[in-house]
Amino acid sequence: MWQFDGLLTLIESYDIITIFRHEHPDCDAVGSQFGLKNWIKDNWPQKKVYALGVEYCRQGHCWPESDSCWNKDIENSIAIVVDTANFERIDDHSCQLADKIVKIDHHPNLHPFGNMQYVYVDSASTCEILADFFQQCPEQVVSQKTAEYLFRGMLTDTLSFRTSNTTSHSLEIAGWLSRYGVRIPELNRELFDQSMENFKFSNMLRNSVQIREGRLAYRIVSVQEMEEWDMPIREVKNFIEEFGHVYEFEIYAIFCEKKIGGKSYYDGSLRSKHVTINDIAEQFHGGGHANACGVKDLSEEDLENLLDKLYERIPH
Ligand SMILES: [Mn+2]
Repeated sequence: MWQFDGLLTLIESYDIITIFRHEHPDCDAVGSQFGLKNWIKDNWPQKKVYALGVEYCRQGHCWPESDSCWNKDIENSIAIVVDTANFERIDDHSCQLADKIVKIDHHPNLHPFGNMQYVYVDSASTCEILADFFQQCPEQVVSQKTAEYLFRGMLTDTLSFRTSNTTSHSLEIAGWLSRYGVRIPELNRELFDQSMENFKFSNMLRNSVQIREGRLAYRIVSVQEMEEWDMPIREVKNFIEEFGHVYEFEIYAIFCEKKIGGKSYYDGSLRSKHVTINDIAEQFHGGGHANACGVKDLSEEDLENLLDKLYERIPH
C-alpha cells in the first residue's frame, strides 16, 4: 500500500482539475488519465475535469476523445501529470500554467518535477497506483467505467500480467477492480486482437527475424518496408512482442530506420526476460525500465555496438 498524503485534500480543494499524460500515449497513460477523470467526476460532479493531450493512442477505439480547455482554466487548476517520467515528455506543456503540478508515475524518478510527487517504481503501471489510491478512499465511489479504464492500463503495461514487474499487489489490485464489473474477456479482445493487415506484417517480421546464437533476436525495419506496409515507426515498435514468446530468446529488439540528410539512423525498442538492459540503453540516447527500454538516433556503427553489448549481457 502506497502513501498518498495530501492528494485527496488537494483534489477536494480545487474546482478545476487538469490531467496530463506523456506524448505518444499508451493505454496506461490514457487509462490513468480517464480513470482519474471519471473517478473525480463521479464523486464531485460539480468540478470541471479535463483530460488533455493532442496525440492519439494506438488503441484509440478504447478511449474517449481528449478534452480541450482555455488557458484560464488551466491557470486556476491543479495539473495532475500521469505516467510521465520527465517534464519534456508531457504531451502539452501548458500544464506549467497551472497553480500546482502533481506527478503520479511508476517510472524511475530520474527527473523529478511538480509540487507534489507520488512516484512508486515498484508498481507495474500508473493505473495500479491510482487504483491503490482509490482503494484508500472508502468514502468515494468507483464505477464500472473507472474500473475498466484502470484495468485496461494494467493489462497493457503488464502484457496481461506477464511482465517481470507484475506483483501480488498488481493482481490484488486487479482483483479489487474486477469487483466493479470489469468485463475481462471483452477488454482483452478489444486491446489485443489485431487487424489482418497487422497479422500479415507480424508474419513477415517473424519470418525474417535475425538471431544471434539463438539468444538475441532482432529485426531492423527499413524505411522502404515501412512505406510499403504503410506502417509508421511508432506502430512498428509495437510489434516487438512478436519475438517475446520464444524459449531461447533472452533479449529481443526491433529497430526502425530513419533517414537524416541521406544517412541512416535507427530508433529501437529493447526487451529482456531477466537481465537488466536499461543501463546499456542509456549509453545509446535511451532508457526506460530494467527489462523494457528504448534507444534512439543510432548510427549503423552504434547499432552494431549496441547489439554486441546486449549479446555480451546474456549469461552463456
Ligand atoms: Mn506506464
